[in-house]
Amino acid sequence: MKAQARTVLITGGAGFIGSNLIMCLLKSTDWQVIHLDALTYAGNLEGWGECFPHERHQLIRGCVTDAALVRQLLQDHQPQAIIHLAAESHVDRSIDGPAVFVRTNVTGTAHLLEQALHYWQHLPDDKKCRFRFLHLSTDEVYGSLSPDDAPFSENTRYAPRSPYSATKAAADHLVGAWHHTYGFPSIIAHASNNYGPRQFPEKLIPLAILKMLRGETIPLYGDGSQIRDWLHVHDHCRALLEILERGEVGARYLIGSGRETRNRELLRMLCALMDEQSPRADGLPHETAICMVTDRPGHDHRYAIDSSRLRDQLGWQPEITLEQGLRDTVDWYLTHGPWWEEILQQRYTMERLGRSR
Ligand code: NAD
Ligand code: TDX
Repeated sequence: MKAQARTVLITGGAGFIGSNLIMCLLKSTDWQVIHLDALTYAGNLEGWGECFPHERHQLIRGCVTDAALVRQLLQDHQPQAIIHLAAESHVDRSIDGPAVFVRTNVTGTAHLLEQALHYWQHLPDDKKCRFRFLHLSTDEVYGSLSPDDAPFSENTRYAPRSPYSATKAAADHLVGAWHHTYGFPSIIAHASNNYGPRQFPEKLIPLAILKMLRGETIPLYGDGSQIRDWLHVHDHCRALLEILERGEVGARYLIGSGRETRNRELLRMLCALMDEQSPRADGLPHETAICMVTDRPGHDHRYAIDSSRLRDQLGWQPEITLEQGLRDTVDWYLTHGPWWEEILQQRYTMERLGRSR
């Protein structure tokens, strides 16, 4: 079903998930995208193909904490929806420097909500009832599961354990409070670990691929027994569009593939794909480069997601298996490896990627 034309304000659209989402929106709908992004190290304006520049995609460089700018954008563009993705998103960085996480994830969300509420309250009734604020949270706000625990569901109590997840939880509580207190039409989406094209190579999968391409060791934290539920970004974007179109106001939706995988198993799968597609010059398997390093402090052991609400209410299903998704992701990074190296050199050195403690 083709979505009706509308204007949507997207924050953080130059990052990994945001750029995939905007490309998906521009290709599958006729919506206008107003895109607010501070263009931090994680924001990237290259390699968008026909999607940037694009006549229906307008980028405004600015920070979500800038209330005057947000007010002006809302007034000028009169969006029918806001999708809030802007965040500091990397757990290791939050351990090394939490302050910016509080600023962007908590204060930024509070400023955005304040402006969005004012804007929404002054809309005419017909537009007011159609307006939506879709907030991207994470599965990490629910803490860490033991091996026998049931997967996280919408009813799981919050128990964030890293500075990153604590700031995301705080943001979620603000969104929930806006809905409860003012009737603000928000929806919260909690996705599991995403992977796919355009992910900044500080996260496990792209980091490991680039390390292999460089002939460097691949850091595996602790004993590698931690478990994640890997979700292809394409399946996440499909879920977000369904939730925006048909999701229940005030609800939260958990989005996961259901495919739980230990980190050491995931790295083995990646190494095997790289052996096929980009074998090492010395003929050794890439797996020999996996190196156990000191664990992440407070490392969450297991995340697992029960997506039944999304599946039952909105009929969503993941389309991409982990095997196929990893293969496509390896292909993408093999094509774009030199491109990333250039970006990394411009703003960041590879030595700072991957903890080697
Ligand atoms: P990312 O780090 O790749 O991108 C973040 C984007 O936000 C960048 O474009 C950056 O420039 C922008 N940004 C950062 N601070 C900003 C500010 N103060 N004002 C405006 N823009 C700012 O993040 P991602 O992986 O694409 O994640 C997007 C959202 O999804 C985040 O809210 C994250 O918490 C959530 N999430 C991510 C995952 C995942 O696996 N990556 C899983 C679940 C939820
Ligand atoms: O070098 C590494 N070695 C390693 O063993 C890195 C970078 C990670 N790891 C481990 C830590 C985790 O158990 O791999 C797992 C995945 O790590 P990340 O890619 O850093 O993701 P994670 O910490 O699980 O968080 C991600 O998923 C939820 C995203 O970064 C968050 O933004 C999202 O909310």
